[in-house]
Amino acid sequence: MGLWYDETLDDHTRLGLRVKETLFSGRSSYQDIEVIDTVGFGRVLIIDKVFMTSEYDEFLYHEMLAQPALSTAPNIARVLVIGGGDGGTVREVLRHPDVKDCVMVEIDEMVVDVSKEYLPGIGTAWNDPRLDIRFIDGHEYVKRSTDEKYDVILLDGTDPVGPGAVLFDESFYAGCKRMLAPEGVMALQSESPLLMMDLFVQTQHRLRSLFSEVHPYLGPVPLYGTGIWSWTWCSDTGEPLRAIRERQEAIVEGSKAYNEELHQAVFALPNYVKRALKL
Ligand code: SPD
Repeated sequence: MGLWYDETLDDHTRLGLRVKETLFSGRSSYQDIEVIDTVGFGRVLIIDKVFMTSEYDEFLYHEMLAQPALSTAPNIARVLVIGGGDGGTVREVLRHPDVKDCVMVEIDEMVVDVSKEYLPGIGTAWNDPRLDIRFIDGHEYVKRSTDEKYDVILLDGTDPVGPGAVLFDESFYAGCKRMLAPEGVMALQSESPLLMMDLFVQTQHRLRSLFSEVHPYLGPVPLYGTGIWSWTWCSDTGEPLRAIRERQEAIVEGSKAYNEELHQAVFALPNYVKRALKL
């Protein structure tokens, strides 16, 4: 049978991956970090026993977190990424020639170091001169920041446990909104609309109390338990379906998942989600 690594999703469900070898196992000041090489998902980053990203399906997550926002925001010169220490989200941001500065705020330097060494195929933009990495707690960064404004903000946190829990607070979202340009767009990973339905709904309510346009969208990420994942597009102006064609054209060729049709399709919600959100 060989060795398996299981993520426990709840008290009656686990997701198991067959392991070829463990490449890294250590503890930072914040969390346990592991990288395993698996038979089916390639290399997998694990934080505090939770699967974070894999070589096999990371594009489904990172393209969908970044590209809908980057294709709709009127300006994308200044982008802020909070979390995302594996480098997949900033890679997606920096594919856009219109991005002039990308600030990435990550609490845990060891996640970046380990990802650079063991997941070089995910973080392919570490050496881009437009990237400015700041190792600070995202919540603190947002709380303290007074005059920085961003055209796009992307929240790429862990599940709401451990150091990433504060990235689901209403006060944190309010701080992000303060840092967003008036016509800016924020997008965030908003958890599973099946396995974590209560959290998904709570997050939507928190965002709706702050932004006039809050639109969840869904897609598959097989690594994340039940396979169905959500992200949320937020703004005070604009519409998520009104994408800028030239922006999309600039990146579609190099995207494994994202294209113009998918952009439209992911915002269509199944009935159980609409009903949960009273839409
Ligand atoms: N259940 C795991 C959710 C993790 C979401 N963020 C992953 C980070 C990938 N850059």
